[in-house]
Amino acid sequence: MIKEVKGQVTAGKGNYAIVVSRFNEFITSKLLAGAIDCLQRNGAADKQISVVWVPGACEITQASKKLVQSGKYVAVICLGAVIRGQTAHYDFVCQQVARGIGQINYDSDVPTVFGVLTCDTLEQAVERAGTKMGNAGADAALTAMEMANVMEQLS
Ligand code: INI
Repeated sequence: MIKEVKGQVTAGKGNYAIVVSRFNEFITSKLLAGAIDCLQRNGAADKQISVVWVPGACEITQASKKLVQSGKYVAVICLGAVIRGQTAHYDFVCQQVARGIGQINYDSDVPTVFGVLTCDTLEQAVERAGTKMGNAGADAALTAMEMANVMEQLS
């Protein structure tokens, strides 16, 4: 018989932390609303959801690491928006946050989900924050629930 592990997309009883950056808040607030709505629609009560605001994408990793280490959360959802047009150091910001979140996942058993938009234009970001291309915050929440369930089954 084949043993198969497949995560269910349901909030379960665990707590979820959302780390969201204030930079480009016009976009990130929409990602946050999408993530919270998705968690709630899949059974999460308000008391299971914590939100931590940080200044920019570069600060997401540090707060996420602390939340992971607290042992209080079954998943951490990282939300931000890096938009190329606004900065010469776009690539450094993207690299820093992507590498940081990747490192947390490598070092711990708590799924830490990359819900950071990296876009060339503001229009692309708007498209991914609840319009044409869906809501990346909601997508990140779905991934968080599924991975929390997978990790529970694996432990
Ligand atoms: N932070 C973002 O979240 N998005 C951006 O587009 C961005 N740009 O364009 O610079 C950005 N920069 C700030 C950075 O994340 C840090 O907060 C800052 O460098 C202080 O460490």
